[in-house]
Amino acid sequence: MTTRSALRVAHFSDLHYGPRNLAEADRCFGAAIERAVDAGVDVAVISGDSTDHALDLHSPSAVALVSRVRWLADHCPVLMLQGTWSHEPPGTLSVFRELGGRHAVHVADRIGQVGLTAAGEWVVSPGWSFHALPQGVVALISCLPSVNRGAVAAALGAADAAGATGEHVAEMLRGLAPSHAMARQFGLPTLLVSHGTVFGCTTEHGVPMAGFDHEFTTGSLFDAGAQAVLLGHIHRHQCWELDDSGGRRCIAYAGSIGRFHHGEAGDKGFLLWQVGPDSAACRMEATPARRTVDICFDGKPDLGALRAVLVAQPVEGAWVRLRWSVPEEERNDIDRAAMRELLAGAAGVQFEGRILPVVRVRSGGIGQAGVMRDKVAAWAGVVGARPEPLWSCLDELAVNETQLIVDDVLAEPEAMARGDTQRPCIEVASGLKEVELAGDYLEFSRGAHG
Ligand SMILES: [Mn+2]
Repeated sequence: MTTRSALRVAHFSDLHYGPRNLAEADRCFGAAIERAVDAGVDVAVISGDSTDHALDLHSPSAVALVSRVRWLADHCPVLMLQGTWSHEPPGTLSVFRELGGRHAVHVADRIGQVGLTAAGEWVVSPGWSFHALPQGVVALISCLPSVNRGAVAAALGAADAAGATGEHVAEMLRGLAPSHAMARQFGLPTLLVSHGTVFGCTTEHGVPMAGFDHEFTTGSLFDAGAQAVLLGHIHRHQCWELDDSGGRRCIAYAGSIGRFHHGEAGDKGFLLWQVGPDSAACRMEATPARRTVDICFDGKPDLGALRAVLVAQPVEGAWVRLRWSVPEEERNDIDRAAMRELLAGAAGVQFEGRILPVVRVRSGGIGQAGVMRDKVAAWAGVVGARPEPLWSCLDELAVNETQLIVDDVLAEPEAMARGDTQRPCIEVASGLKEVELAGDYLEFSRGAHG
């Protein structure tokens, strides 16, 4: 490792290696490592979710991930943090301790601190933190793996676990502050690496995370007193900065290395950090993540409209999601083959058709009723409605055209506004024209008149 005033760190996160993501994860992680090696970084951090779920050792995903991390370790020391336990079951990362390579891989699967030596080796704290700074280290890194909610629930009781997690994490982070202050006094860069949700962050789908069971707030993270906070878990890059007596400090999510789902906004990539004893800055380096395109139809997909969309927004090489929603009776009218033909240039096509269900309400005895009036009475009896207003509506339907009834309703907006009980009944009754009677069932399409 070369001596510099600031530590240069490549920060990768949320690789999610697994059969479903392998091509995307490996293309993007490969490009990112190449870029990091070119930039000559001093150390590499992977802040959790290296795998998408438990992987068998013989799976192509496991082999690809191991060989990428080995490539990285041949260039610089590597720190791998334990991510979400469902993505990385306990023990998943242990194999990387045995990886070899020119530099060591430190696997952080418990709370602890590591010092990085000038020779690029890891010195690991015996407990959750160092009592005194070890000799010869050039950087101090605190590691807080993904909080195991199951363990918190076992210790505190399930009822208190959700809300108490943030408080315990905040207390633990404050406990790290003295060691970070001490390291800064010796002129060392200080880093905190963790995996979890910051209150108020935004997900890759644009959803603000504002629940009360999140692990972090920006305040609790800054209180740890580290210059740089390298986070994983949220798949969208974002950062928070603070200038105070400790200089410039920064918290950042690297975001996922690739685009693993439809509808994810923003660039994908990794972060190049420069961390000094009183400065921290990061820069996003984009990876060749796949391009996704969403096309939505409110109703049956119209091929003419689809052609126009594709002229306005070509989808060559992109991953397309085409969505529609149709009533049940039109479910077989969708020409998927024709749409596939129009989308032939796309790298992948995903159809998502939503069927608006026909709701069937059993109305016992309705099948035996002879005339409409009795059927309505049977139905009203089942749903607890008064049949009389409906009968008068039926009478009106029998003698008047629908349009006349509608005109009549529209002519009395004030009566509608007053909530005149008669009028909604007319709407219900005219709806009955669309009702099919099948045995004891009344069938109607929700939203058919919407
Ligand atoms: Mn993740």
